[in-house]
Amino acid sequence: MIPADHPRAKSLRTRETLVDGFRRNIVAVEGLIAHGRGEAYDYLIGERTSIPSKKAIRAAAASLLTSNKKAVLSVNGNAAALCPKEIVELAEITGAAIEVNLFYRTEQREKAIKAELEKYGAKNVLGVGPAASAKIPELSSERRRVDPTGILVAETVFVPLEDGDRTEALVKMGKAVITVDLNPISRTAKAADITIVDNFIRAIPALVSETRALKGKDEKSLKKIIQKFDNKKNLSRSLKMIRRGF
Ligand code: PTJ
Repeated sequence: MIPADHPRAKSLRTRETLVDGFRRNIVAVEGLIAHGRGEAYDYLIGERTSIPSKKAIRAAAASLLTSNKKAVLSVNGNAAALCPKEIVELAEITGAAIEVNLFYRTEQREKAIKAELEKYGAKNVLGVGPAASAKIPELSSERRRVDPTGILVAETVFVPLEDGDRTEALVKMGKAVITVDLNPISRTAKAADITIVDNFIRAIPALVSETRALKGKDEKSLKKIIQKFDNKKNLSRSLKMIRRGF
């Protein structure tokens, strides 16, 4: 039981959510370690959404809205455990598909993640079991298996808490890649087109409200937001904030 007045109550509750997700076969045991790494970076950025992150969120929202329904939200165990409701909301607002894609792939986990997303209203969850029948070239991990109607043909792929190999492979395939990664110097952060350096639990609700705010804007102004965004510059701003002590 976490006391409500504990100074780190929110962070402790997030840990509990992941542990619960692990017990329900959603999160891989390695996902708990990955979260600890994320927490360390979260301290360094002051556990808040910085101005560079807000800029990346705006560009990500514009990018998802201009993908002509050819965007896919790739969901792993940590993402599904932390924010299933917001993932489904983001898919509904943008018309993006949802695909389960795991590094530590087991059919049991895929099904548990699909069921969790369906609980919040997801209708057509791609990439589960034999549906992941296509392969991403140049990848040897289990992440190479994708749905031929989803990630394989997508123009834009949202890959939060991702490993560098697949991000690089998706970029090589010509896809626009959006990620959420607390580590601004990870290979994923550097390879993606739009990197939101923020905790997934803050970034996803912010992305949902930004897409709501931008929805209905004309294509030209949305494209302008994307063109003006420079991921390299934005990452170096995030890094500077960490060096200065935010
Ligand atoms: O569910 P699976 O089988 O696909 O496995 C998922 C994990 C996360 C275990 C797998 O993708 C993995 O091992 O990831 P990595 O290589 O440890 O990378 C995760 C990245 O996400 C690291 O750079 C972390 O700093 C970052 N990260 C961890 N928690 C968060 C985060 N970024 C944003 N928000 C978080 N809550």
